[in-house]
Amino acid sequence: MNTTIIKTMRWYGERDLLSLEDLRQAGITGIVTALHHIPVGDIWSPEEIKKTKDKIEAAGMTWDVVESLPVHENIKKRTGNYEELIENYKVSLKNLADQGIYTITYNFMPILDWVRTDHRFKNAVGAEILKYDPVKFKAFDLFILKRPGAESDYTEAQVAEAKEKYDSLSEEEREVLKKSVMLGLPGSTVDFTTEDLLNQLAEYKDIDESKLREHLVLFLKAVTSTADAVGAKLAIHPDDPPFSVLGLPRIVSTAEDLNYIFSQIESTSCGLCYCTGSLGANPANDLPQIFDTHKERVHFLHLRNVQKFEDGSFYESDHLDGDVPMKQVMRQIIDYTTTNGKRIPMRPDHGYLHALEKHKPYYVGYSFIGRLKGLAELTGLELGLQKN
Ligand code: CS2
Ligand code: MN
Repeated sequence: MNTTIIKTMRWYGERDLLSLEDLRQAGITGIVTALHHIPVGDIWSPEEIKKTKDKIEAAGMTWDVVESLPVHENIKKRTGNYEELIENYKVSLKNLADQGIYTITYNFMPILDWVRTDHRFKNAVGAEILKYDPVKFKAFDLFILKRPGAESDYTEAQVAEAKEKYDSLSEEEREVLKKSVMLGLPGSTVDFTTEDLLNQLAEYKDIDESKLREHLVLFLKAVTSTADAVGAKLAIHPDDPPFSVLGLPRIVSTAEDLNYIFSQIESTSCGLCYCTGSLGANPANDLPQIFDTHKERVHFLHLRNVQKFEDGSFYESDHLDGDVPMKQVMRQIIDYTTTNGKRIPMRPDHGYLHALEKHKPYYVGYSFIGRLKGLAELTGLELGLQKN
């Protein structure tokens, strides 16, 4: 198939319910994975990288993207051994590049990765999808987590609304809400406890947005020279959802955030994972414009859709159906890649959980049928929009 978008899927390694052979049959050529067994901050050694790379190649594919090479909390906070951790990061980048793995995704969200209040929300046709409901989230923050000082982040009316929501939930629903919000990092099997989370939150009390932004830029300045030297392409994943949660600073949420970050680092090896679902959850983000402004830095594509509602909630809709103007975005990607002779890896990001799969313990968002449907639709859209 003659396409400029390289089709990939995420694989969680040996602990994934799906094997590499299963993924191969989806018709993809590339795998997106990480060395999930290595503790965050440790060096990814050549041997460990090679083991995973060999497995992927033996299954007839290539390891196209690392997602994620996670950034240790100490780097985000600039505490403890952060200098050593930055050096480790550089070594891992070099070790990966030595084996031909250049595209590296990471994020700079404090403590949590993506957050949803509902992992099994039933859409109009009964498939289960991920949803974020701000009122439920506040109910979690105020009455389940009981974050000290949380009230001062909300108006009186918001607190009252959250209380009403909390009161309306059964014990079981409260437990589900708690579990949903505190899901561990993607690929991890350990969830947070409220105690861990409160302790970690306390460590951010003196870090506001401008501090965290400064820490990100310092980190990027330190690692971009290595990326340039070894040919690595860094792709920062936007915050998901793209706004502050639990009073934490979030600095990779809006077009302005991206403009600022990239204005600080000249080299385009410091780039973006263009995640339409994450950026698309903020109504102010103009996705086509963001692509247009930063296209030279887009090293990885996460194409998925969201449907937003007036009360600030959103859910993950079908890949071609929702508020993300997927057709326009796709057209821009095709125009850009074909004119510039580029190929960019893409994965359909999440997918819904079809009833046939609902008893399978996939990582939340990483069903097979839902992602396959997204992949098929996006591939068709791409072929249909190609000029000749
Ligand atoms: C991913 C993110 O599963 C997902 O939603 O898009 O978790 C992503 O892998 C990380 O934020 C990248 O570091
Ligand atoms: Mn994403």
